[in-house]
Amino acid sequence: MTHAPQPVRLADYTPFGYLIDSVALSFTLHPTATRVKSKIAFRPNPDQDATDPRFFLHGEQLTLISAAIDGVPFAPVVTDAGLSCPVPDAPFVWEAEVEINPQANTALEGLYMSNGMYCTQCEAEGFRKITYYPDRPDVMAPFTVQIDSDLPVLLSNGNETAPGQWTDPWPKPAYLFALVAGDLVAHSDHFTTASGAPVDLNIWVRPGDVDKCAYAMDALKRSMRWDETEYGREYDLSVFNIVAVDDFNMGAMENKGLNIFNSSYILASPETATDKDYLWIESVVAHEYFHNWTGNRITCRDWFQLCLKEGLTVFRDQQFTSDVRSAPVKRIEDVIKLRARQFREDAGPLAHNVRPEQFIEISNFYTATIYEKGAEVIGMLRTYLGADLYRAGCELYFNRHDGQACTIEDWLACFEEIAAVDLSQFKRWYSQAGTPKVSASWRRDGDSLHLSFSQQVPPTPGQPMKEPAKIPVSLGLLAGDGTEILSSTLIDLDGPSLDLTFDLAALSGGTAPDHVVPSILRGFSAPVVLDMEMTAADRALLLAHDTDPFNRWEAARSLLKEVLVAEICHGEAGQKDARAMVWNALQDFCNDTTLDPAFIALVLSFPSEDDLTQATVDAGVVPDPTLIAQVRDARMRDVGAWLKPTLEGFIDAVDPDAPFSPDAASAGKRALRNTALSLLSSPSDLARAQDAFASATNMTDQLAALAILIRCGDRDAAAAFEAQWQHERLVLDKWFMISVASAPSAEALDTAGALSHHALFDWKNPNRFRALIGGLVANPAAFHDPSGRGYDFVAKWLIRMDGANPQTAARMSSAFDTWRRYDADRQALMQNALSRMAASPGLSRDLAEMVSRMQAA
Ligand code: B3K
Ligand code: ZN
Repeated sequence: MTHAPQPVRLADYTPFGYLIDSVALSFTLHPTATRVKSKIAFRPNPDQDATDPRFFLHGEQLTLISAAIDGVPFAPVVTDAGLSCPVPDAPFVWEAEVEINPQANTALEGLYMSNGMYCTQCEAEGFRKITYYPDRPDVMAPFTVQIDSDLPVLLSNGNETAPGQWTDPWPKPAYLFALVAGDLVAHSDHFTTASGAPVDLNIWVRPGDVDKCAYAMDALKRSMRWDETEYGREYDLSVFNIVAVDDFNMGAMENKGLNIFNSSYILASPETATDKDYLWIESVVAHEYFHNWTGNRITCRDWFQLCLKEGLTVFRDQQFTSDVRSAPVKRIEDVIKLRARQFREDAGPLAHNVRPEQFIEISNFYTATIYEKGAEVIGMLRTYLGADLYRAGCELYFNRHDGQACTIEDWLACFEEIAAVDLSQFKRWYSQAGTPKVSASWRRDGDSLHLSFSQQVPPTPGQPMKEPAKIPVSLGLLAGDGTEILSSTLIDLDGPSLDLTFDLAALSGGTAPDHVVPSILRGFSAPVVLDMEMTAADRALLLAHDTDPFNRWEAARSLLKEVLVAEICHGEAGQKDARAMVWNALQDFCNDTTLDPAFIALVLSFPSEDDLTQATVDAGVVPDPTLIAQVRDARMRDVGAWLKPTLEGFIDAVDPDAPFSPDAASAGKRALRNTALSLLSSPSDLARAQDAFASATNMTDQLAALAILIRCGDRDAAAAFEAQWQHERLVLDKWFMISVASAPSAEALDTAGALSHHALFDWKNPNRFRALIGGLVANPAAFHDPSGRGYDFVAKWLIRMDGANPQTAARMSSAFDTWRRYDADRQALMQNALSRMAASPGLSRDLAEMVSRMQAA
């Protein structure tokens, strides 16, 4: 008999009834019959009153060979979730031996095999598939590990005390446990901490990949130094190991002293990795390293507090990238991602709090809301307090809570104390889902400018009513000639509305300017939707003159969106002048030769089809994905024609013979060149892109040209690329993805079908699966094809993947979360796909929870 899984609730939290003094694990590795012996020293939690006194150990998919308490063997009763048994009311030693089958583990959670190597993934609840244990983050203990295997490289957490024997002195929760065994080689280096401690650094990979680790290693050393200077955090073991594996459910994992990475976030060479790959490698290496303090030394009390480590660590990796690359470019890229993923999530059936209050499967909550909105919340806290108090509050947090499992309350209390502030209203950011909408308007009255703000937090599933959020709004004022008369000023919008008056004469030192334009939400100072009517001429003024680079970009983005959405909603007629005005504003902007090429590339990049879809819905029109793609394509070509000499200049500015360097400045020039190439190309004008494809000397340029050629219907390039790169798995993933994501919609569905029969479509590999199935989802006109073929294809593959790897299937199922945006026919087709998933026999808890949340009205 099966029971519907019950949700776990934050309100039901109780500490575990026992503490653990030490854990000793010994592994005898075998592909189908690995033996795991555990010896765990428990003692009753002195805080017994508040705790759950039952002795329950989690355990799933384990074969129990033997169990003993204080050396006395016994046979506990086990269920498919774990075991419970009577224990002494005094310290005792638990011993058990279990057998597990790593080869059969296609879910890639617990101990599994990837290309003949053993590796683990325990967060959030995978350790229970390795042995019986209180698998919850608030149970922290020091571990020793012994690994027996013929394989040459045997790794676990901490420091190596003898071959295959590891001791981790730092108490940690089980989710940070890791083990790797394989035929691996290392790219090695050294680091000396600020206080002089030597650290061996190793990146372990398969033998053919060792020449692709240098960039990741450099990023690691820079991250270690940055955390010392910016947060005062030093590394705390004598070795730091990273392992790259090909089969991995997500990007990487911060296991103590033994980070395990998806190989796509480690391996890079100019020929095989794009500039985006380099950027990602740098930031993911930094992110996992930064977890050593924010996550590992101080962890989460329970999984509801996930944003305590994830939001904070994302914020820290964003700061790092800002510091080592361009801060404005980083901010713009982060906001593009936030809007695409988190705003979309917050606006649909999957909306949830930054700190959720219940879940069925925690794996479904590693979301853009926890990560990206969680990071925005930290950023707002820093904005309110200022850099110095923020740093002092972090210092207090690290000192006070080192070695503990904490809550959001513990974190906020440090800042309330340091800054003597009350953060109770700010805390609503953690407990109210939905993206707040800020409406702004202004009115001129003689020498005064009246600015009015109001806010509204929309209802979300389970939260019909909201309280006003505390919203930091950064604001400046520009005169009609482009002079800034008010530099960035922070406004605290903490009630339903706020009215401000500015004395323009005083601000301009005498005479009030005839015309004034406000620049609102500079730097995207809060994760809100800003609703503000502004003339195209005023937006063009901001694009030309704002001192805030984010709002310059935002002005261009709004101008593009407005003309495109007007055409999507009302047809082409009457839009010609509006378009000419926008194209001219872009041309004027490009004439400024002092600008960073990466920034120009962002200004010239068009809003995505998904963005335009949401904007169409916001304008009250039912979106037609095919039309949206057509309008976007046509207007990109218009801009190409209008700005032709300028764009050709951007292409010529890149010296084709210059040696490749992955630094931000060089990458920015390539980004601008390839943006220009994309705007200039069309099915009838492909010579430039064909030439760029044939002469490319690095993957950034080759892939950019390929995307253009596929979009314009030239399949020869795709075939040539496949022949060239069939033996490089990470490059082939790009080919699978782009072949479908960039193809014209009519072709994309056939291509996806054909590629699903390709000999190299190894669907159980999450990277390959995400490339092809995710590639179709990334092509809205194809995914939403009126025939429903796109939905069928994706649903069929999600159901198949769910049988092997529920986490990967569940994560990708969010492709269906926007069904409410569309017309009745598409809604019915999407719901039908969801129902088919819901009815599929043996559906996992992961996918079942996602589907039922998306189905709920
Ligand atoms: N903490 C891991 C994510 C684990 C996901 C488990 N389903 C990677 C990271 O955020 O750094
Ligand atoms: Zn993380």
